[in-house]
Amino acid sequence: MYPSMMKKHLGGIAVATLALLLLGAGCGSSPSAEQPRPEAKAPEPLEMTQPAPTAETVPSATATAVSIENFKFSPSSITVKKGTTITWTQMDSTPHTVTVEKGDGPDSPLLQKGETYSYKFDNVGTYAYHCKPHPYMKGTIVVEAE
Ligand SMILES: [Cu+2]
Repeated sequence: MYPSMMKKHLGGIAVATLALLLLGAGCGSSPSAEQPRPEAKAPEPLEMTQPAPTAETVPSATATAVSIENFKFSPSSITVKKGTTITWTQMDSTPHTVTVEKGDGPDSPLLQKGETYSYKFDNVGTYAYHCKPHPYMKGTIVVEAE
């Protein structure tokens, strides 16, 4: 054997070993590999708030509102089905009434501001009404068969 060949061979091994060491060192010192992933530990997003359950809606055929405001019934005339309850809400600082013109029908006491009066219309017909203190305030409820 020639010493020169042996020397060359050993040199090759040394280079390969050095390369492996460098590679290993490179991997071990990589800072990014050690970093925790905050996004993986993030708490679950809060559940979307559920939409509020829709309140039981009263069918418009059985409940209707009339407001009393600025010396007027509003709406001044409405047509409803038999069995409908109408509620008047008095908004004026001046008291008003809901008084049927004649026969059976709504006949409220003096309603102060914020008070309400309800009347259920069980009979078909046209109910003209007014306000006692202010007879020019007029309204009409037309009750139809179901
Ligand atoms: Cu009035």
